[in-house]
Amino acid sequence: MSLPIQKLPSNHLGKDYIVGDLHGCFSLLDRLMKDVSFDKDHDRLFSVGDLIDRGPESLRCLQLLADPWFYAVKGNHEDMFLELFMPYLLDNKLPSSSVLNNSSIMDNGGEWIIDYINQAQQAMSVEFDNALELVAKMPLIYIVGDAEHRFHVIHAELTKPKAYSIDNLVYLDIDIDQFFINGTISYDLEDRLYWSRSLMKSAAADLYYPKVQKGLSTTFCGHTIASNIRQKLSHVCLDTGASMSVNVDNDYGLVLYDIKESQYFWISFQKNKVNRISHHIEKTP
Ligand SMILES: [Mn+2]
Repeated sequence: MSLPIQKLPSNHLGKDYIVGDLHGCFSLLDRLMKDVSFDKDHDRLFSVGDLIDRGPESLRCLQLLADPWFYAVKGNHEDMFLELFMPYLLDNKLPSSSVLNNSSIMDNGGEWIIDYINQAQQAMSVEFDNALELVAKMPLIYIVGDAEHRFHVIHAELTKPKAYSIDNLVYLDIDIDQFFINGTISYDLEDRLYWSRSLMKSAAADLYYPKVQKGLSTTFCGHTIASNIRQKLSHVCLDTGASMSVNVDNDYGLVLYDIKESQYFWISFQKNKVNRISHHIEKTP
């Protein structure tokens, strides 16, 4: 099992990009990467997790995990996926059809999995097996760079279990450094890294949460859908609902954020054109 928190140095040779929740929308990412002329030798692409389910190309998104320039944290969808396939990963035990049908992932856009089951051989396809092993190694938090260049990548939120005031709502860099030294994070925090919506869920919260939390570096996240990027307590949420634009023309799409240039690129299935939008992230002075 790999470490839940991983540290990477700043990228001095190329650019760092962050992509929102992919949910199987590989072709949208592919378009955005071509549009920014992504340099696979020098640039890095970070993902806030939820690579799979709902959209048309879930396995293709998981195959990105094999690319040396791609860094993704586990989302709640990868967690549900691993929960279903852990007995298979450990003991080659395929989930029974009743286990499969009653699994939480099947209620959440996981039907694509069925295409990779080889009933005759009681196994999954080789490409599925390869992807599954990569998912099992995904971390929960990336810490990238130092000092003023530092940023984090997580799936949902760094909210604390019992937070009574705004001053004490989220974990800070010093807490995350301690988790890194310990090499573990609590089950409680893991759960909130997958599921928390305390900061991002309500529009009313905009009134109460400042954009920056002193002591917490910019923390890119996803999980809660809105048609635009939001920043609260140093969390920058990039989930703009890519998979919701598959069949319906709406305001949802996929965001690719370019840290160095403070801008993002956006595309949806229906509005088949890449938009480039300036977007400054506020930091602690
Ligand atoms: Mn999610």
